[in-house]
Amino acid sequence: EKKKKLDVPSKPELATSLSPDHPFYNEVNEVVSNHLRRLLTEDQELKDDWQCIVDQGDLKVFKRELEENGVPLDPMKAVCTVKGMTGHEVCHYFWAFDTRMEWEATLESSRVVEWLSDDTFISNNIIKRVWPASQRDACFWSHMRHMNKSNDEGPDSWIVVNYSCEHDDCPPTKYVRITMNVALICETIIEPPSNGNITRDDITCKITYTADVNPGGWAPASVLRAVYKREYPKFLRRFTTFVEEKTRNKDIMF
Ligand code: 16C
Repeated sequence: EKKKKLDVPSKPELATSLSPDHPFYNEVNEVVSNHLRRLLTEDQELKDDWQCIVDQGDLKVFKRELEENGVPLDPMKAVCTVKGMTGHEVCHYFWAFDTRMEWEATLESSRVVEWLSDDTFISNNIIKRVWPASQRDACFWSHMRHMNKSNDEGPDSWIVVNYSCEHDDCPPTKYVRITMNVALICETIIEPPSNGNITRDDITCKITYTADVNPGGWAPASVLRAVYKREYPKFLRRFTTFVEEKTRNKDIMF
């Protein structure tokens, strides 16, 4: 049966506000495209070589064990389903710098290094120290984008990518510099209400989070793996609870 056409307020298609002349323009587009391509092969990947390390029903965390010269590089992937918020809202708060420290429990501090455009900025995150390893930091661009729909019936999707870069105002002098390629992809599913008036009860957001992190030098694999197993689900619970609290009594941001 064909679904009733929903009365979702229309919003302009958002392309990136980063100028094509910007030195980061090609890299940002390429990294975003790679994530979308990866997402399309996701089910296959999850079946093949991803190991489920946390299964809480609505929240699952997977990893692939990978080491290079003794440095653990385990790619992580998490899928999480939350009710009452849109993908645009979830991506907005994952990207927004001004509220990052309200949900980030693994950071000592964070600062903006440079704004590249309305949807892209570079920041420096100093990560809390994990005994017995040296303290780490990261320098990365954060970019948020609305995804073009492949068809009218498909879910509305948004993506945020945090990708390591170098910057003259952020030299890796004080801490061990980690590098990463992190993506948060959200799809909004709307259960059509009979009266056509969409409320938060009708909305579900499917989150796919992937993190490829290189700890940037020696780190004891067993400690790191234990920290990841504990911290990734904790981050997703804490972050989605934060978004729920932020959006609860606000108009829905489609
Ligand atoms: O994606 C997340 N946050 C973003 C915005 O800040 C951003 C950050 C990503 C970095 C995530 C990886 C950090 C790995 C650090 C490796 C440290 C090596 C130490 C050696 C240990 C033996 O994209 C959410 C990120 C959720 C992070 C979960 C795992 C982080 C472990 C960090 C360790 C700090 C633990 C502090 C315990 C209170």
